[in-house]
Amino acid sequence: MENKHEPIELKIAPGGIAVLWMSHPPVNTLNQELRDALFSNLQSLEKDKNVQAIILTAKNNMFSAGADIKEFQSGFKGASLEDIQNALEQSKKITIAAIHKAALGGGLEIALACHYRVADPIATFTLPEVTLGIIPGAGGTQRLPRLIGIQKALEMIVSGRPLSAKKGKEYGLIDELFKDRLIENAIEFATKLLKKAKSAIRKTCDMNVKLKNQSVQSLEKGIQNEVNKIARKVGFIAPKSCVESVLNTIDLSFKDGIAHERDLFFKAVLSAESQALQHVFFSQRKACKPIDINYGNTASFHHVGIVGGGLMGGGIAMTVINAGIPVTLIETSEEKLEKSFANIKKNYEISVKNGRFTSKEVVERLSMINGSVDFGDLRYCDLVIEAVYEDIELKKAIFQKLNTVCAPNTILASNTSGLDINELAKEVDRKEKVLGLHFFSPANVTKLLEVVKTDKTSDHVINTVLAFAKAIKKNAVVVGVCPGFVGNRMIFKYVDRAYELALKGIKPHLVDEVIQGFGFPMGPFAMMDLTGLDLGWKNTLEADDLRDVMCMHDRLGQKNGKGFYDYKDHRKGVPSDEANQLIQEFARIKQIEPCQFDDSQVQTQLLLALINEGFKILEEGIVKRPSDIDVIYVYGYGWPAYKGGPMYYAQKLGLHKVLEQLSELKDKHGDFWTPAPLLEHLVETKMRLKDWVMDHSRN
Ligand code: T1G
Repeated sequence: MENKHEPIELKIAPGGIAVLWMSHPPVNTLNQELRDALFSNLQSLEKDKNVQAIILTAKNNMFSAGADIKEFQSGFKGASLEDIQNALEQSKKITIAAIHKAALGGGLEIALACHYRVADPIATFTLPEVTLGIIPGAGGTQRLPRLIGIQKALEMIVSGRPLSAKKGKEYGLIDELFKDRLIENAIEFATKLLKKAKSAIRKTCDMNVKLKNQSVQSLEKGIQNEVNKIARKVGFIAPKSCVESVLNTIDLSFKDGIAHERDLFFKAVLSAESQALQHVFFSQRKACKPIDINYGNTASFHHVGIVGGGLMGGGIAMTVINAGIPVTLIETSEEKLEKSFANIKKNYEISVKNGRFTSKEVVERLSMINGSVDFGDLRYCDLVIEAVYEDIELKKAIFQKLNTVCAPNTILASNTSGLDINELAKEVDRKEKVLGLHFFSPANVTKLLEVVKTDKTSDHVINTVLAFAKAIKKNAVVVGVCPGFVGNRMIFKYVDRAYELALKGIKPHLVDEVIQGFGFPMGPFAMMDLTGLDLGWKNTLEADDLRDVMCMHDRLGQKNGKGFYDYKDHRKGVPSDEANQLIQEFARIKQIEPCQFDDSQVQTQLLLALINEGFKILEEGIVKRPSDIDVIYVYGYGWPAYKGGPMYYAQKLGLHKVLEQLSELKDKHGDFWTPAPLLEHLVETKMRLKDWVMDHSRN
């Protein structure tokens, strides 16, 4: 018997074992069409006397990415996940989920409602809802603890991190792992279960939660660090709601626990944080599909060259080899190469300690980097990334060299954080194959990659590099050329205002505290200390700004233990009397009068400095969408994702309010605060930013 009912495929194997394939490409999100089809198939199978067992599996490249997030806005209609779960869990036939590659969110939750679960050994299981500002809303907080215990369920649900197949088997989430022939093996597994004398039906909802002598207080305490990490300092409710709902399994019946979970879920879905996180989710996917590019074939990279093995070059090398692409790293001497390799090794050792990699994996990875002092060794590379220090003449000389040694097809990229890449392109013949790849320190960790398109970079090159970005797990945003590109150009304004606030008498640590209170992991002064105050510093005799003042007094930041803060143990800064005195003296020289600002005025000034520049960047066409700026700030600069990014924040605040605040600041504190013309235009014409983008992209 074969049923062509889309988007479900059904086959009945010998012995009355029904196999249901879900299919909703690319990632089998459980949208209404799929839910309805799945539910009606389950109902028919339940009635079919010949069917003894049901295997739920999926086509496409994973089991399921869970609920369709788009339906959070439009509302869920048709069969619910709960209907499907009840059909699976209460079925009189044995139900088995056969999971390949990944089961996330609602995808995992329907598998939890099956009587058994089998998977392939590379599969991962995730309840990532917390990353969307919600809690699992289809029984995840009630069934997972029943299967793997409260503590492990708390860890998974509060962190939103994936569980490996190996751990899934060890914890009792998965019954069997099958290396190959998942469906055939699942059928065999079902056949064995059917042969059991006693009914093999095993309902997760009927299982007892095992407490293992743990008190509720000790469980809460154990997860507190994770909750704080996710929630940072502010009132992000989702992690706390996850804890509340999981702990309900101790005192509430399954039915009451589910009802309570549903209430918490719907409250969270409507929260401002969740709306912002949904915006970030879709913006990140949109950002790597630029509006003004013709899509076409992409080439793939088999070997990448990196020129410069410093902090950035080394981090980029790690990122590339982590994706399985071999690297040739060029330095100017054997000693420098040795130093670079030692740093890379040291970083990997930290990853081994953290449990991210095994020692064996690190050995394998290190064998993929080949060091050389000869540019000629770059001749086989498909992509070369220059990552030397910020000196345009040096970079030009390197591009000239690359032009002669590299094959004509090789793409040449610069990791400059703001120099004019059009100038570098002039040094080579293959101008259409030159672009910027701006990684962010630490390059092997920070998710953002600004892909900088010059006047001449071809669409084919951009497409190829975007595919590469995906392979190396970076969130790419295509930007145009301007000093500092998008992220740094905005951050310059923000740091400038932070300096101004300090000169007007607000101590650096107080400025930092305000912005951390907003949700950034660190404030502008701590950030400057971490980056290194002497980065790009021109050693002049007269100071222009506070950065110069600090450098002239050998206060270079964390690297030498003193910057805007003093560092006793290298990482944690304490407010510095000397730095504060230098700031006061400089304010006196510059005749800057102290001013009183409360925390909200400090916050407004720093955020508006970013936002106003964002509008200018948008108007100049350096990025095409406001959401691209949000992605840059969330993934590269620590803007709290649950506040959606600077442009999203501005829209939520109301553009007229942003304009009003900027105009007020301009009246009181000068031209720095002149509102961006685009912002004025939008307010005057009562146009939404979204509509302006639509209009603009049509031109
Ligand atoms: N909803 C809607 N669209 C989704 C989606 C989802 N859950 N997951 C992916 N997409 C779209 C995505 O926008 C993109 O679209 C395309 O699929 C490919 O995605 C009740 C409430 C699964 C690991 O949070 O983490 O279940 O841009 O480019 O790199 O408790 O997508 O091509 O138009 O990211 O291979 C919980 C989110 C939902 C999973 C695949 N699930 N997705 O990564 O491809 S809430 C999630 C991901 C829930 C229940 C609750 C990743 C991925 P377009 P992609 P990828």
